[in-house]
Amino acid sequence: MIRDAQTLHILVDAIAQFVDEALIPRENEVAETDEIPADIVSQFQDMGLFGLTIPEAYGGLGLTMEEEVTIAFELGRTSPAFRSYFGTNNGIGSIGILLDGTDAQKEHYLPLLASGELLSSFCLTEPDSGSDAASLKTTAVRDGDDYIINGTKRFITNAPHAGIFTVMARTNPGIKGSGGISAFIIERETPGLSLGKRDHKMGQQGAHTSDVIFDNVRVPASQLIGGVEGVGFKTAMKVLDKGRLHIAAVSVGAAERMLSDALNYAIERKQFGQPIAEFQLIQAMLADSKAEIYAARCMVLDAARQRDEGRDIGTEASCSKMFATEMCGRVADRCVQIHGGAGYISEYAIERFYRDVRLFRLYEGTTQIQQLVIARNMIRAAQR
Ligand code: COS
Repeated sequence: MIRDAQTLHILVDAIAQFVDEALIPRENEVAETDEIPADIVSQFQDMGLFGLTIPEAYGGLGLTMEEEVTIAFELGRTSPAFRSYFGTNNGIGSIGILLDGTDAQKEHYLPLLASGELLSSFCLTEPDSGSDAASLKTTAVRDGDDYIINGTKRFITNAPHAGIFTVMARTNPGIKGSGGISAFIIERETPGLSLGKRDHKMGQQGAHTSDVIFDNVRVPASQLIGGVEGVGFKTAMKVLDKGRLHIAAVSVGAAERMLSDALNYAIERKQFGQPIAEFQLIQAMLADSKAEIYAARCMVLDAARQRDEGRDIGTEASCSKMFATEMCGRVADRCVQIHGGAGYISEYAIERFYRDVRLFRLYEGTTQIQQLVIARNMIRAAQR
C-alpha cells in the first residue's frame, strides 16, 4: 500500500540520487577498507534511513511494506554493505520488538533505533543450529526477577556495532522444539556478553558479522519480549517473513545494477568489428536477465501489497526470497560472462557484486529452507 504517492516519489528520488552520487562512488573504498565511512553513517542518520520502517509514533518514517520494498529496490543498486549498516534497525533487529514487544519495550528502544543512536542485531543462529533454528541451545534460566543467559550465537550481522541484541534462547529445556524458546532484548554492556572476532567473509566487505557470546549474562525479566515465555520462535519466524521479502527486494535492485553495468559494457566493448551488444548470444543473456528481474520485481510488490492488506504472507515471502535471490545469482553469472575476462578483474564492479550477492541465497533462510516452507504450507493448506 502506498499512502501518499507524491511523498513516496520524493523519498525514492532522494534515495536514488544518494545512491548514485554518494554511495556508488565510495564502493571501492568500502571494499578496500572494510568499513562504512563515518560521514556516510551521518548521512544515513540525516536521511532517516535507520527508521524507515519504524512507526512515526516512535520517530521513524513508518513505511508500509510496499513502500519499503520500493526503497529497497533503490538501495540494492549499490554495495549491500551500505544497506546492511542500517538494515538490521529496519528489519531483523527491530521487528521482533515492534511486533511482539510490550509498550514499555517499544517506547524505550524504538526511538533510539529509528534515530540510529542505537544499532540492533538479531541472534538466532548458533554454531550447531542454522537451518534447524528450533534446535537452538542457548539457555535462559529464570532466577528471581532475572534470567541468566548462556550460549553462543554465530554470524550475527552488525554485532560489532550493535547496542542491543534480540536473542532467542530456551527458557524451557523440557521442550526440545520451538515451544521452549523465548526472545529477549539484551544490551551490549550487560556483564558476561562478549563478541568473537570479526568473520572474514567471501564478500560484502564493510558489513560485519561475529559471534555473540553469553556467559552467565543476567537480564531483568522485563527484557523478555512481550513478557511472554515460549513464543520466541514464532516472533523469530514473523521477523524472518518480513526480512525475507526485504532481501528479495534488495536482490532485485542488485540485479538491476549488475545488468545496467553489463549493458553499458556490451554497448562500449567492440569485438569482431562491432559492439558485443549487437551479438545475439549477448542479447539473449541481456533479455533473459531483464525478464527475470521484471518477474521478481512484480512478485515482491505483490507479496508486499498482500502483507499490507494484513494477509499471512509466509509462502509469498519465501517464494519471493527464493526466486529473487536465485535470479540475482543467475544475473550475476551472466553479467560476469558478458564482461568476459574483465568480469573476473576487480576493476569492474561486477567482480565484487558476484561475490556480494552470493550471500542473498544463504542468509535469512537458504533457498532450500524457502522450498521447505513453501511446500509445507502448500501441504498444510491442502489438508485443511
Ligand atoms: N509465522 C508465525 N509462526 C510461525 C511461522 C511464521 N512464519 N513459521 C512457523 N511458525 C510457528 C508454527 O506455526 C509452529 O507453531 P505451533 O508449534 O504452535 O504449531 C511453530 O512456529 C514451529 O513451526 P515449525 O513446526 O514449522 O518449525 P520447524 O522447527 O519444523 O522449522 C523452519 C521451521 C525450518 C522453517 C525454521 O526453522 C526456519 O525458518 N529455519 C531457517 C532459519 C533461518 O532463516 N535462519 C537464518 C538466520 S537468521 S538471519
